[in-house]
Amino acid sequence: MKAKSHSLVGVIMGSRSDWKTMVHCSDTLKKFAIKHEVKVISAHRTPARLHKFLNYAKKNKTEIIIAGAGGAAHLAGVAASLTTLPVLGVPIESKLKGLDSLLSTVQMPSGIPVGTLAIGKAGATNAALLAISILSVRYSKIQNKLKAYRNKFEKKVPKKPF
Ligand code: RP5
Repeated sequence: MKAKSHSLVGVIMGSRSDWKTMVHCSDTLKKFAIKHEVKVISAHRTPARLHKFLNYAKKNKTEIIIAGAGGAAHLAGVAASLTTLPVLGVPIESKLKGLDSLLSTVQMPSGIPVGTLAIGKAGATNAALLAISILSVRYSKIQNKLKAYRNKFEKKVPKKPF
């Protein structure tokens, strides 16, 4: 199937302060030419904005939501409760080194899943790569790009540690 011209991924984050982490998610999606929307949306500061965005995302045929939040990080969980789209959560590094964000994002009670990535930059990058991997099941062009990326990635690993 051909990759679509509308946004396939919605990238949301609880605060502008999360952008320095989530930019790595957006940059990775850009490297694969994946159209995506980027928005500041907070589960507790702007709940109406969250509802509106998820309704819009569904209508606009967005396929995956990536949510980054820090502290009492409920954004991914609340987003997942409001949509049947897959939601990937990025715990933002916080005053507690992101452990609070990680636990609030990953510890979803059974029934509403959030696919939680690592804390910080690695998680933001991997959320994009996981979204790309999910999309590659349907879009052969994306799958080819992912295979090429993995090939290159493997070649970058040195054979010796010194
Ligand atoms: C969360 O609170 C945000 O996701 C952010 O990581 C954290 C701090 O937000 P600011 O006080 O920097 O706006 O909702």
